Amino acid sequence: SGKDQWPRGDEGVWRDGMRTVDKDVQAVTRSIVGHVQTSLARQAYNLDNLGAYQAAALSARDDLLVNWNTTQLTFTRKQPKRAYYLSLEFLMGRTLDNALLNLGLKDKFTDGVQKLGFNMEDVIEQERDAALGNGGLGRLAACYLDSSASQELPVWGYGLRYKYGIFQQLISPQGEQLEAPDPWLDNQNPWELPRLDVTYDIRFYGRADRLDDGTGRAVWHGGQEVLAVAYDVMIPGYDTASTNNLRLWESKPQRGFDLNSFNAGNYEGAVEASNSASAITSVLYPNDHTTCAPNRSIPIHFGKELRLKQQYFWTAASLADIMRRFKNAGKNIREFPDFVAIQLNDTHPTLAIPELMRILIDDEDLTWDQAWTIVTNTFFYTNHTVLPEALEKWPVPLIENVLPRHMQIIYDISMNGQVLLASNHVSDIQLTAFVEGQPKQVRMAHLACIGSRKVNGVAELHSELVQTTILKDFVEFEGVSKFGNVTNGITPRRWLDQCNPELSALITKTLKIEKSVWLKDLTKLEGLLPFAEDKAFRAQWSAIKQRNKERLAHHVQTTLGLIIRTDAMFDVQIKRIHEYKRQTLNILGVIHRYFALKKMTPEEKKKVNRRVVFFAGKAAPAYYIAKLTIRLIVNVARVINADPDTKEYLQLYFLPDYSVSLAEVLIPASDISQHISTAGTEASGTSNMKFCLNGGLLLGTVDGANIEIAEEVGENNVFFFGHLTPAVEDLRYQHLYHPVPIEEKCPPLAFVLNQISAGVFGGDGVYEPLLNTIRQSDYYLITDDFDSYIATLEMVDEAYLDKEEWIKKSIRTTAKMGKFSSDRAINEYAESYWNIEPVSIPTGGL
Ligand code: T68
Repeated sequence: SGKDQWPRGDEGVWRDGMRTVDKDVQAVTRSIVGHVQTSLARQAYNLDNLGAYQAAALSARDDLLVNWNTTQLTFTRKQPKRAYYLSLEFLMGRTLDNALLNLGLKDKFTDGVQKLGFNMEDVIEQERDAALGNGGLGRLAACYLDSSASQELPVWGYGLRYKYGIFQQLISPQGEQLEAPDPWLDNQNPWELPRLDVTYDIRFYGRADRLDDGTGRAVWHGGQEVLAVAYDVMIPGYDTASTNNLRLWESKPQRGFDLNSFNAGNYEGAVEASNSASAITSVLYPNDHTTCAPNRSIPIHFGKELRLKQQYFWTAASLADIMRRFKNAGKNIREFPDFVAIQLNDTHPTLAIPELMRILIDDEDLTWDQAWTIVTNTFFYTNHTVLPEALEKWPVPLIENVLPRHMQIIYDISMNGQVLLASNHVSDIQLTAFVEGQPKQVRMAHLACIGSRKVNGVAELHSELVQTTILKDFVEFEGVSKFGNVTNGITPRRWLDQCNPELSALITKTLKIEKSVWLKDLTKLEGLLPFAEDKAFRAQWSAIKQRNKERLAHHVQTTLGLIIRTDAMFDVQIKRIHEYKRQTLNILGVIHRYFALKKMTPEEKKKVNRRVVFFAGKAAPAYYIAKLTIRLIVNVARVINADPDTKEYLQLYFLPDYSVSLAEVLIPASDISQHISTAGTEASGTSNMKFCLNGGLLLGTVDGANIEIAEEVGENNVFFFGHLTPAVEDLRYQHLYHPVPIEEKCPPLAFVLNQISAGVFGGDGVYEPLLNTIRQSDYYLITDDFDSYIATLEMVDEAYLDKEEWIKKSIRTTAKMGKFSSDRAINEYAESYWNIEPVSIPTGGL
């Protein structure tokens, strides 16, 4: 009974004062006006769009708080097993629109805002993206939070509150990427709740002295202590009161500054400690995948002490918080895995494994074996890449210095693994020697694997590759049942209902079921299949695509001043710029097409399929080849778009500063999107799912989740090309030991490369290093896949010319995307990994 938790005083008075979420338009306008007047201290006569946004956001936040409070109180009372999603990145994007849709208040707010003299779309546009992530990994975390809340699962996220998110990308007059800081917190953030009273002291450096009492315990002391402060972000479920929490940590000095130094006149010394504490959460690292420079020998993180400090600061604060909550529930420490599951999003939070060992052994007095049993029943590890240069390794001397106690524990884990091995008569001692190399490094994927209950990849092919390549030895040692697959998913709330409202409305009308039903059971989309045969329906479907193209064109015109033609096929590749994703293949294909057009007679041109090609994406600031790729795209665009011979048939745009919000405009407008990684390199991809859900067709390689998308929608509705994964290794070997000159191997490609070298797109030789990656080792197999890529592009053109057939493919694609809802994915984690169950949340407060 929760009687003892009832409030002080008169319950009726409390109840009378409680806010509720269900409201009419008048309640909305009153609330907004109230916030303008009090929270913002502004008045109607001078309110701009930004002010209207802030007031509307504060009003929506009040509604979120009602549900958030009820949810957290329910969890505290019911004590269900909870899951915690540890991710160094949460790429949330904007919140207002999503919150209103999930709360079911979008229409009322749209009305209310209009009555106050504003336009809802303009108001929504005022919000800055929360861009605390690099790409797919961070956006996946955001989709999983949405699905957890929507499925009423007790899941909290834990991350860092970076003062600056992913850098803003600017393009210089020469076409170079420039980076500017992302001051996302500058206009206040209505979506976070500072919890200045929820803090932990986090230690770095110092000494770890083992006690010689035979317990294996140690005392870690001295060094630097930094304060972790909690900021909570409410995560509303769709069509439910269930509202979860994302807790982000900010680092602060324990004291403002050191008073002794200050009094002694050493002002710099006094603020230094405070600066170094604040530095920990100051900025998101912008290197996705590349812990190594592209020459594959210089690790970008090597000696990057601050990155290690971020990882420890975050895992230690999160574990302390989880432990405090667990203990408040009055359970025995041995029951920890019955109430707590912790998902490690990639290896970034792997230090949580030695940290929990440290807590259990040094603070809780457990034996090594007791502690290890708890640890290996608590953690779950998701791998997101098999690219060797992306696997995290930390130098032993660095860990020894920053985290002396953890280095001892890591050595002990390694040694215990070896003992186990010996007793299992496994001869290969390399296996658990995850401390290796010269200088010695800790392979974090191995540590994460050995310390976890289960390990999974993010698509069928990728999970297979995890088991046969990087963790092969562990499969042999620990058994295959430890390894699994959870194919990624995306939330259909943001990635269909929110970003493509017209299509969402058409689907609801056509399926004749409530929107809230199909948005939560996406397999219901199959009901659209018969309508592919309905001419009138097809006309509506394609009219919506057309309006989405116009919306994109309008957006580009207002933001960049460029005029885009909308009577063309829209061909989109948007993702981080990386050699393995092969934006180079795409731009070389565009150039090839350009020269083909130049050769055509006017008569021939009339039969050509008009194409507008879009690129967007950021390059890691230190990734020279990726930055050259951007420069090439921008300069090719200049030439092509200005050429009177071709510009009617081919246009090319590089849209700067790719973000979640830009994706929300691009994806619904796409006819075809490109997912063309070298086979075996893209773990899953998730934008492929977003495009297909919005009726865009897929042009791709047989890689990652492309394969499963094709399985669902049918091979005849996707455009596949290129070599398959098993061929890749051999082709690379051939490049090295039996190289064939490009002129011989692929003459059309040689021609394109030579045109670039000859300066047709300017640059004065700057592109040579990029071109040489292809002419020389061609690690990502551009020369091997170019011909089939071009042939497939031609098939795409041909298919698009048959408009009615194309629309049928588009409808069939959307109809078969049910599998890729993140609701399905999160339920797989909940059932097969975490063993947690939904908790239904009562509506209406206490
Ligand atoms: C992506 N990984 C995969 N990493 O590339 C993509 N890495 O195939 C997959 O769909 C997605 O994860 C979700 O599973 C990333 O996005 C990073 O962003 C990253 C960031 C820091 C360090 C390493």
